[in-house]
Amino acid sequence: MTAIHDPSHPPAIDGGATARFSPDFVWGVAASAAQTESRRGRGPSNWDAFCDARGAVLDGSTNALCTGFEEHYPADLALLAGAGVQAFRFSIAWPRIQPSAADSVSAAGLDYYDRLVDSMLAKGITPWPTLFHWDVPTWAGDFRDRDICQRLADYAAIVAERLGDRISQWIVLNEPNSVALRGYAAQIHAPALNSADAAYAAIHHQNLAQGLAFQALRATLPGTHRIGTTVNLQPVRAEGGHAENQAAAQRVDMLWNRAFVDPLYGKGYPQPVAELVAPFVVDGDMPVIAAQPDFLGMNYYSRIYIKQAANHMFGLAQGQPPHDAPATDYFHVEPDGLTEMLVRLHHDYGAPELYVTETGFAMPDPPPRDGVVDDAGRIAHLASYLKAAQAAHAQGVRLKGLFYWSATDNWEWGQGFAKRFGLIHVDRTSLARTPKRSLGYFARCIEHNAALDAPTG
Ligand code: IFM
Repeated sequence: MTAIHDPSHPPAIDGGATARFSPDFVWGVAASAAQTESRRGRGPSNWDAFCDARGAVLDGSTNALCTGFEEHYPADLALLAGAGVQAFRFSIAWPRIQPSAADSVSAAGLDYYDRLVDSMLAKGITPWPTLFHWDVPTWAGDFRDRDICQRLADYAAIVAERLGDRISQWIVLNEPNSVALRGYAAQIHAPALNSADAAYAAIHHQNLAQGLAFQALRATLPGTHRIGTTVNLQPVRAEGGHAENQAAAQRVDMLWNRAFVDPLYGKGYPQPVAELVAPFVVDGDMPVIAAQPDFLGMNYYSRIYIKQAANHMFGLAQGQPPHDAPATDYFHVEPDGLTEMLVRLHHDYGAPELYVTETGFAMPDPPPRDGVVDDAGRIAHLASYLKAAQAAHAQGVRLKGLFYWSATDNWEWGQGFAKRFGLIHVDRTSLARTPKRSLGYFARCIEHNAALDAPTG
């Protein structure tokens, strides 16, 4: 890591003693199988179908190779370990474990994750698997169908049986809200549907699948293992603060945030979501869904801005963020929204253990020069988000860790390869890895267990 440490910028710890995170704070990075692994050796998936449809992915790319992670992970892990990264949130590809049918369990698929986990452990990196980060094997159908719930839980048990001797923290789902609303209503994610009813089915069936998976994992793993799940949580604001948009903002807060977190903590669905999902709810579902996780993972990038729009689905449309909000290639930058959401979770759900399981920045990075990518803009944004996380911690939020998204540049779903989030650059032709300066900054924060100032100049 010496190449990306910059001795002209000694670390300055902002804010005295309170600027440090708790001593058991976990510093990690995150990634997913569907965005980094190739298609080789696995069965067909919903996302293969999505990106094989002409025009679905903005840059015309597909997920055929992604970052070639199965072959290149030793290089990635070496760079991460060199930076002192303590944990790697990766995902297991369901289509690699059960490629063609419920009984088609792939020994090669399980062996691959076995090797990956052992390699992490050998480098002192704790594996944090996510069991479902959006890739569904074609045979398993989709979340309009209740049958998928038990299928997902059975798959979770297969993975836990194989890896449970070396992994003691598990994440069940990644962002069921993104899946339901972007995939089943807005058509911009797999399975590219445009139906409010399909989205309501996907909300309830993902919640139920998650509850059944918690049961399966708790039955399979020792009681000391910790099982959580991850939602992409965003404070919602009315565009321009206008009164006529307030009701729309409240509705989105219920559909996007509370429809997933409330029932998980036994509060049931908020109204009016309860009425919308009612056709899919069967007696006995809600206690299963109320899994009371050992920790909650929150992915955070920015707030949502909403305006009412009578002719649109749900009667609302995406609004504009404030004009002065700085932007990345993909999202606007709102660190205070991170503090806001962490504090809200703390108050609304009984002070749970929280992890920021993703936060990160897609930036127009310059090409590598002299073995490093100079990404000063990403460092500045990351410093502001780390300080925002620190501010929540200082207010008593039980924030236990933070995972940067993403370890490497990768395939960003419908956006293709155009969005580069990584702390490590990936050359699109050779797949060679080059560290960015942000990895060095992250390394210094880890070393000091603190949100350090971004270097100036
Ligand atoms: O790349 C995605 C990830 O798969 C889920 N959370 C948001 C990231 C950035 O868009």
